[in-house]
Amino acid sequence: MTKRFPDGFLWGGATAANQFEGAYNEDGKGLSTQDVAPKGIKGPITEVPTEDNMKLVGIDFYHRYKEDIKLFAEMGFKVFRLSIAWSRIFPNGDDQAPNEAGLKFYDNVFDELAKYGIEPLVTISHYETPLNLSKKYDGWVSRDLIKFYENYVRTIFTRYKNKVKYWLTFNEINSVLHAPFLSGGIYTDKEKLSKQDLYQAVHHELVASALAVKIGHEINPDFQIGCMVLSMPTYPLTPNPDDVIAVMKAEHMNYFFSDVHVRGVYPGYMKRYFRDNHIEIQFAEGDEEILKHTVDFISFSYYMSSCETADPAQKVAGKGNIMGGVPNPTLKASEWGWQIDPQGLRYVLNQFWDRYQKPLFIVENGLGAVDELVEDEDGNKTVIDDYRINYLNDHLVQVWEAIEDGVEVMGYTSWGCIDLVSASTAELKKRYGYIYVDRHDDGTGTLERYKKKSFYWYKEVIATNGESL
Ligand code: BGP
Repeated sequence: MTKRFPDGFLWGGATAANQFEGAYNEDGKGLSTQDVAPKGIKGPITEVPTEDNMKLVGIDFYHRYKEDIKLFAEMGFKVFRLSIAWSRIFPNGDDQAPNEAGLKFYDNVFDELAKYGIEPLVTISHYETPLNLSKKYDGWVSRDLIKFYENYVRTIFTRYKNKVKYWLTFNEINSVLHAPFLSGGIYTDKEKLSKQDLYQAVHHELVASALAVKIGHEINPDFQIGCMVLSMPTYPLTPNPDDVIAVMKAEHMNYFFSDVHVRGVYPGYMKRYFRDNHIEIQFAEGDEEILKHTVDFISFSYYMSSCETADPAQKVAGKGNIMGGVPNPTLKASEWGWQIDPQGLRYVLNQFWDRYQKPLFIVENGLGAVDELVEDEDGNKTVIDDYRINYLNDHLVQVWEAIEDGVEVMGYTSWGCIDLVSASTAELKKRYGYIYVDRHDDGTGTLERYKKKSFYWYKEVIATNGESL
């Protein structure tokens, strides 16, 4: 059967400021939490930025955006996902006035995208918080963050109201439960952080997200504003009903975030969880009203699925997937242990659609792998990345299956369309791109860009609107 995607399907790629811009202290940018996290999610943080932090230079998109956008245009991108570095706009987060040079940089990027007819899809907060807000307020644990975020979103919504239509409020908002510092700017050590403070921080982010929807629609009613969640479908390890209930509970922890964003109220299962765990969420006056400003669409990342079980003996600590869970014995994993499950993407699309009947946007998916730069027969440097092509092709076929199932899918932006620094490990050797960047974890490399085999594969997919899959 011909694989036809809907007309106007938004094909493209995704990035995040701290993983590719570099220029960490240029043109008035303040420090962000990422600038002191040289080892990624699990590693220790440093007092000041250190040279081993690959993110300080990234892949130098800050100075090379024109060249990179030209390459995206050559692939035929309809949309490009990027994030704004909050600390470029408000260097300390609590400043009165924004930094004009930071605002100007994104003007330039959006203008360059417009030249090629590429729609920007902007993540307002992607795994970075101005360091000052983290240290002084303990990040989102403090209610004050809502007003600083509000100030920031008002500034960027107003400035870019005619340049950007698609917005995401927080990257993988549910990841704060696992990575409180990088996801939520929470400076308190994860081991010492109470559940009370953690879920209060979640509440503040949820209110801030809804507030962004409200303000955005006031500033430009045509804005399309979505939430962004990390999706990881969970399967029962066995047919034992205890395992099924364990899955239900694990999924609730993720659905909590999209349920509030789409339905505008806290779900009953979460109220029960709070009661059972003696957590009392402080709602300020007006919070309930603000939460009713629900999103226009739901976006999510998808890399892997996982299993769950009620049997403690089956829980293999440290194995399987990044968010915990139990490895699925039927699936293979990537070199970083992320289990590869293309059908899980069809499943999760159907799950979201059945639950919400709201448009869905896959804003991250891809394979992190070690690439080898070689010469083709014409002497051009390239990467023969059939493993990546196979991974992406298999997943996109499942997106098409979901569309056939009746799911409304707005678009697909594969993660790290140009090689960039990994979020979890802070390495450059874990590559996702269609474009190879000559930069290595020891800091060497020319920063030259080279087209991989997958570059031409994706170009064809976009040109045929999926028929070549
Ligand atoms: C998501 C993040 C991204 C990203 C991606 C791949 O969780 O939103 O920022 O990097 O995962 O993960 P990694 O870079 O660790 O391979």
